[in-house]
Amino acid sequence: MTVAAQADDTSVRSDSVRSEPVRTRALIIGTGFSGLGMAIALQKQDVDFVILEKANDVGGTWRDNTYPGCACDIPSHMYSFSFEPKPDWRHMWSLQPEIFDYLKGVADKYGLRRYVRFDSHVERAHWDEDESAWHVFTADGDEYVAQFLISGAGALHIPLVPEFAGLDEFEGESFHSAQWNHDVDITGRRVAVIGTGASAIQLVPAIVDQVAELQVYQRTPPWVMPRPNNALPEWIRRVFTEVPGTRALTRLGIYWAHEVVGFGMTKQPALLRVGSWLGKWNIRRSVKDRELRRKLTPDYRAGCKRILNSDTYYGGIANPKTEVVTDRIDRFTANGIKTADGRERPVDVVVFATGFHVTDSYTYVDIKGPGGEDLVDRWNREGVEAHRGIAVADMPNLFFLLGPNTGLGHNSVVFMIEAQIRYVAQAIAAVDKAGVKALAPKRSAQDEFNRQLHADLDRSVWSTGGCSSWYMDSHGRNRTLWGGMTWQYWLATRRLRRSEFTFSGR
Ligand code: N01
Repeated sequence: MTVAAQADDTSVRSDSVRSEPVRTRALIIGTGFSGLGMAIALQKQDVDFVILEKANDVGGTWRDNTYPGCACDIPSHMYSFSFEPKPDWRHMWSLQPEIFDYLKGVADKYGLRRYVRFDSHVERAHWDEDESAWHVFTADGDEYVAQFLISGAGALHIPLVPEFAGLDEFEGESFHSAQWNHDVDITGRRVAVIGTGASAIQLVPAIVDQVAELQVYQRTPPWVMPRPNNALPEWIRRVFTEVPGTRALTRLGIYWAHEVVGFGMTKQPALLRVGSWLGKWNIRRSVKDRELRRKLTPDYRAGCKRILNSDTYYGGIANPKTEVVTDRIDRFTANGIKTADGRERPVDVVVFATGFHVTDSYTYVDIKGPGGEDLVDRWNREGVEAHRGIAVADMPNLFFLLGPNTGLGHNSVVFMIEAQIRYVAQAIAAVDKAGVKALAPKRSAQDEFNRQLHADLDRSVWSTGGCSSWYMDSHGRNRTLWGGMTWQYWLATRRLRRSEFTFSGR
């Protein structure tokens, strides 16, 4: 690899605005699993690249989310790179610090930090037809020019705080779960957690013993499956480390166990009844109060919203310090939260575990393709679609990792990311082999892919399960999840079909 694009000279950034754009062959956005994995693939392929990272360290989701109890809900032997196994994970479902350490370790092992421009928040990009290159601009005015633009930003990184009336009058502390304010001491305070999704069910049991009073504002109850997650004993970790094949077999077992759930979600939603039984049992064993049990029991099919896992959530909810509030939040006041029944509860600290801007996450970067076509306008008009969830018709050399409809409700997204990385690497190789400068999927190929995808999604539990979820856009179309088994996605992206692309720029 040539050194022209390496960020050695600027890995410690200067504050002065650069006058000359930085030129490279590939520009990667983000340093989570996607960005780091892509960088490793490009290194192997000897393609020059620069990585733009909005924060001051690598790690993506696992750097940002530091709330108490933060952990992964997919077992780590599966939620890690296939080419970079870690046999000695301390828990089956790892806690955030260990996953963050893992990603930092991967970045260091492959020497990736020197390619990263930290504190570089990408704001806009446009395609220059004469040059066959993307011009990319960061918030502080730096310009980058690259033949290929690869977003590894994902869709779960822009915190969503709902616009509650009176929020600006509230005099206590408040923050989003993904922006946990560690300077605020919650010990002995009255704390409100808004939301009962994946983040809330982890943080509620983690903080309940510390606070004086915990109000949990629940709009829709989640299905929560039992999950023991004690630290793995030393001998098991030694077996994974020392006995050949045990870790790989475990990974395989985890993969297929999760695929069975995926089969229920995508092909046979009726099978998910088993999930409802398990979820109800999980409530019954921790919650004795009948009225509280009723409040906590979902009325939609398990799997319609993300299935959650915890052995401790309902214990935290049943704690005498906890109150589950199901009345709608009417407004915030200077001292607390007022619900629709007219009752005001005083609060010292509010945690918004209210999720992320997902189906509108694309509106946060301004991308203009050939002829100045605005991708945000196109996706607003036509819905968010990409070819195989990665490349976009008539948008040359533009790739999304974990792009439209490639998230999962049942298995490890790292598996999807690796399939996409291989596909993007093949696309770059195909451009080089053809002796051209760019490629973009044909409209017809993209339309056909999405027609089949949405036919599958229409039969899935996400469409038929009787819930509303952040998987759906404002028109009720699932723009977030893959509609089949993950091995089907692997097959669909295993070989880039040149006939599905238009090549340009000699
Ligand atoms: O967010 P969510 P999250 N008034 O969107 C409620 C990943 N993740 O941060 O269900 C009142 O799931 C909303 O209510 P409702 C994972 O992919 C992974 O918890 O819309 N309540 C819901 O209860 C996950 O799925 C891990 O009715 C309001 C909650 O806020 C994704 O991140 C760990 C409201 C939002 O739940 C998001 O999870 C954590 C309002 N106006 C997160 N607006 C892993 O382990 C929203 N809510 C890998």
